Order: sequence, then structure tokens, then C-alpha cells
Amino acid sequence: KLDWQHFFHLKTIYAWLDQTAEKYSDRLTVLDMGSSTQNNRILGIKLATNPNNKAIFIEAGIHAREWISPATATYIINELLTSQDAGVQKLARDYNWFVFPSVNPDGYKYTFEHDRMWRKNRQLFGTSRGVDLNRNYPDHWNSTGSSSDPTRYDYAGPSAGSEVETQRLIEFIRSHAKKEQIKTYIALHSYSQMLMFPYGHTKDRVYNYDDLQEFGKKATAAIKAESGRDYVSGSLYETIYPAGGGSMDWAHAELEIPIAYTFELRGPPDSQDLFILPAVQIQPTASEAFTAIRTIVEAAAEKG
Ligand code: 0X9
Ligand code: ZN
Repeated sequence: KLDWQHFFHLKTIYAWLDQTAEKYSDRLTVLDMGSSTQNNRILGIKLATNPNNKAIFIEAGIHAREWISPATATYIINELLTSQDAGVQKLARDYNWFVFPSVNPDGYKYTFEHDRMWRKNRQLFGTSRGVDLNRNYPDHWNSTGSSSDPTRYDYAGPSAGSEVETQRLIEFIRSHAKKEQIKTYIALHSYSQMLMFPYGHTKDRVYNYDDLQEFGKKATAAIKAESGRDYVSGSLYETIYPAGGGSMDWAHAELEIPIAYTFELRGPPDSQDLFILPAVQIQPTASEAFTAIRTIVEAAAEKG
């Protein structure tokens, strides 16, 4: 049982997905992207009430140590199923939701069992391990903000899309994006309180920059109103740092998913271990992220 007051191991999250899908079997199904490098499943859910709805895809846990990301993903699933708020109930009715809490399950397990600060997957390269999966996508792969050195935290991998986890997600999105009308792609990270959209590799503006900027500003204003937290919004390149090969950039470019954002959620105040967020922060962090997603979806719907 998840409570959003602790961080949970992969097997607890997956057991909760199963139980929850059983409980809400009229709306919720567990989906399996396939297995990872080390044979862990990459599981998620589809929440659907109407096959004609447009869909929203949420990816979490691509970076293993950013534990608030999977926690926020399961929080969102729970809210969509149990909230008494009429606006949230409408969101759950008017859209279909694909949510994958841990798209790097080997790395996530490793942060629980061996090294809390691990970021990458666990693929072996000689004596070192791991590709930064958010640098491995075939969109401006290894062009900027990544490394060709397997010992580095931002290793882009031996080639674009080389990793099993990358391939599983690509196959899934390719086979579902058009058929399921996925119009929104959300990637959850931590820790710098930002809401970012493409491009990641260049300062050139994406064709729908003005819309993405407008929805992003509305979303960060909604966060400010809810919790008082300041999130910075803008393109990836402008806000955080240039980086090619990211998942969201790939989804926006190749599959023409128009609404695409990467969140950097909260980190702890004044700490050196900025990925280690105290568990009391899960609830408010996840809640403000969901508010922001809701604001983006509603603002985009208004524009048509
Ligand atoms: O470096 C990253 O991958 C992300 N920051 S984090 O501290 N969570 O590692 C943000 C950059 C995302 N960039 C692109 N999608 N291009
Ligand atoms: Zn990250």
C-alpha cells in the first residue's frame, strides 16, 4: 500500500499498480512495455473511460535517484481515481492517461539496494556501468550536454537508442501515439523547480513556442498560488542547460506530440544531496505538479 509519506521500492509500486487496476477494473489496466536490461518489467497504467478521448503520457523515473518522480506519478494516478474535486474528475473522464512510474527500473532498484545517488541504467561497458537514458534518444543524440565516456554520469551510450529501456519506450510511443491520440508528453525529474519545453539542443524556437510558453507561465502561476513555490518556465535550452538526446524532445520531434514538458520538481532546502528530498515533501510536491499538469491540459484545451 502506497501512502505518499514514504518512498517505495519498485516491487511495492508494481504491486500497488496491480491492486489498483483490480479495484478500478472498469477504467484502469496495467500495461507492460517489456523488460529492462536486467529483466525488470517496465510497467505502467492506462486510465481510459472513452476510446475517443485524447491522451496524456507521463514518464517518470528515467533518472534513478530522483525518487520524487515515481512518487509523483503514482500520486497522479491515485488522484485521477479518487479525487472528490469536480475538475479532477472531469480530467479523468475527458482524457485517457498513460502513466509509467519507473522507465529505468534497474537503476531505481539499484538506488534502493546499493547506491542512493545512481542516475543511469545498469548496462555494462567494460569496467563501468550505465547510460544516461535521458541522453540516449535519437534526437540530436550526443550533440551537446552529454558525454561519450561510459564512466560519466551523462554518458549518451554507444549509439542513439542503444539501450533496451530506450527501445521499449520508443516502441510503446510509436505504436500508441497516433492510435491513442497522445497530444501531451510529460517527463518528471528533480530537483530545480522548473517547467521546461523543447528544444533541448538549440536556442532556436520550436514552432509552437508561444503556446508552450503561455501554458507554462499559467502552470507556474498555479503552483505559486497553491504552495508559494517559484518554478521557472521556458525552453530547456534557455532554462537549465543544453542537452541533446532527451526523451521528451524525441517525442515532440518524431511523433509530433505538440504539448511536451519536462518538470524539475522540488529538491530539499540547503542540502548538498539535492536529489534526497525529505518524504514529508512528497505530498506537496506531487500536488503542485498535478496542479501544473491540470493547468497545462486545460489551457491547451481552451486554445483548441
Ligand atoms: O539533465 C537532465 O537530463 C535533466 N536534469 S536532471 O537534473 N533531472 O538530470 C534536465 C534536462 C532535460 N533535457 C532534455 N530533455 N533535453
Ligand atoms: Zn533527471
